[in-house]
Parts: sequence; C-alpha cells; structure tokens
Amino acid sequence: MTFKNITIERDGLTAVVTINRPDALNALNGETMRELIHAMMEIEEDDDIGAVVLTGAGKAFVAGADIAELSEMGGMEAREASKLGQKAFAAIENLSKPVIAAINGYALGGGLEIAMACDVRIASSKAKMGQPEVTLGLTPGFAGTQRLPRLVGFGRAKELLLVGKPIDAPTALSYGLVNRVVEPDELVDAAKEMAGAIASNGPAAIALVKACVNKGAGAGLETGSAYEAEVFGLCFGIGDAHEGIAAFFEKRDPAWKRKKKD
Ligand code: DAK
Repeated sequence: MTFKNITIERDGLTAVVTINRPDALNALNGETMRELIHAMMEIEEDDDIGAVVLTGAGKAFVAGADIAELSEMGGMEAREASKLGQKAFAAIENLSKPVIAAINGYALGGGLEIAMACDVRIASSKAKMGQPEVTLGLTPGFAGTQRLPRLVGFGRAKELLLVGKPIDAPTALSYGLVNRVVEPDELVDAAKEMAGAIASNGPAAIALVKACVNKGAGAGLETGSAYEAEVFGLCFGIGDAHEGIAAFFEKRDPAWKRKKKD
C-alpha cells in the first residue's frame, strides 16, 4: 500500500514508521489511523522485520487526535472514529514485534496514548508529554485513563489527567513514563539500537514475551503465570530454546528460524 501520512523505512531487521503530517503536528486523523493499521498488517506479515520504531516528523511526535476533524463529527461518525482508533491502537499493542516510541517532541492527548500503547518509550530531551483533554472539555479516548496509571501510578496519573498540563522529558523519566531520555539528534539512533538488540533475540520468544506481559496485565498472577508456562513450553516445541542453548554451549550466534513457515 502507498501511504500519504506515514513513511516506513527499513534498517536491517528494524522498520522505522514515521507519522508524517508535520503541518498539523502529526495529529491523528482517520486517514492516518487507517494507514497505521495497514502498516502494522504489512509489518506483521514480514518475517524480515523484528522490531519497529515509531516516531514523528518535525517538531512533534503526535499532538493528539486531529481536533479539526473531531470538531465536525456527528454522533455516528464519532462512534466510527472511536472504533477506528481502537483498532489502530490494538494493531500496535498486539503486533507480535515490539514497538519502540521515539518521542521527538510534543506527545499530547492521543499522542501520549499512542506512545503508551507502544512497548518501550525513548524521549528526546526536548519532548513534552501530557493529557490535555480536560482543557478541551474532553476525557481521553484511547485508554489514557487506563494506561497512564499503570505506568506512573494513580497519584501522578490523576495529576496529569486532571490538570492537563504537559511535563518535560526529565520529569517523564522520573515518573517512569519513558524508559530513557537522550539528546534530540541521538533519538532515532538510540531507538534503532534498542530495536536491533531486540531483533537479534529469538523472534518467537520476543513475540511470546510481549504477549505474556500484555495478557498478564489484564489477568491475575495465577492466570498470567499459567499462560507463561504454556508459552515457555512452546519455545521448546518450536526448537528455538534448543537452538539458543546449543549456541550458548557451542560459543556461536544462534541461527533463529525467522520464517513462520519454515
Ligand atoms: N489537531 C489538529 N491540528 C493541530 C493539532 C491537533 N491536535 N495540534 C496542532 N495542530 C495544528 C495547529 O492548528 C497549527 O495549524 P495552523 O494554524 O498552522 O494551520 C499547526 O498544527 C501548528 O500548531 P501551533 O501553531 O499551535 O504550534 P505551537 O508550536 O505554537 O504549539 C502545541 C504546539 C502542541 C502546544 C499546540 O499546537 C497545541 O496545544 N496543540 C493541541 C494539543 C492538544 O490539545 N491535543 C489534543 C488533545 S485531545 C477519541 C479518542 C481520543 C481522542 C479523541 C477522540 N475517540 C475515541 C473518538 C483524543 C483527543 C486528544 O488527543
């Protein structure tokens, strides 16, 4: 598919997906959501991609949902927009390959929510993050009220959600909202380096760890641990565990099976 609002660039086993509407600070309109869904489908099917970096073009990561588009919506249209957004976020969260958000600037409202749907967040020292929905008389619509407290705790989440003012990158780091803060010109390389490290590991183990953590977050310890035991067995069943352990003892790099159909 050809894309209008995003670009996809390959670097080894990493795909860098850039949201590219800099004139609107990469605000998420319906078309961009649809393109993100298609991009994730293409990446899912491509066995030569092991990890993804998601970033924004220009001075923003994503300045939120497209307010101009939202302002013109009727009820049923807003309902469809909501479903589309949920599908796009699920496509990122459920992608079998980890997604690293490289937060290059403003990540506000839906922009912070899409970053939180990613697996890891690295921020530029210039980034600003927040949930300003209440300043527009809105509540967050892409699970910000749910993912933010899971990442930063209830007190900090409620402050961000209720006051609506953005925080800077060092504060986000101290809250645990982002994993690392780097200089702006080092951001994409830092994210690519992490993506490369992830992609060099066992591809099935990577997909299964992501699924375990995500599924476990919504289940109790007992159910999550039972799921973990199943996928642990699967690593042996598909041979990756035997290969990884053999490579360790033979002092060589593991030869992972990348093709799903091998
Ligand atoms: N939508 C559309 N256009 C936007 C935009 C946005 N969110 N943010 C910025 N722009 C546009 C500006 O209108 C401006 O366009 P022109 O005037 O040049 O035509 C251009 O981008 C540059 O922006 P500024 O001139 O404002 O740039 P500044 O550097 O001065 O300020 C800023 C940067 C990020 C502080 C400022 O642009 C800003 O406050 N932007 C709005 C941030 C915001 O409130 N974001 C939305 C939060 S609400 C839903 C689920 C979720 C949501 C909605 C529905 N459903 C389930 C259906 C989520 C809602 C949100 O995200």
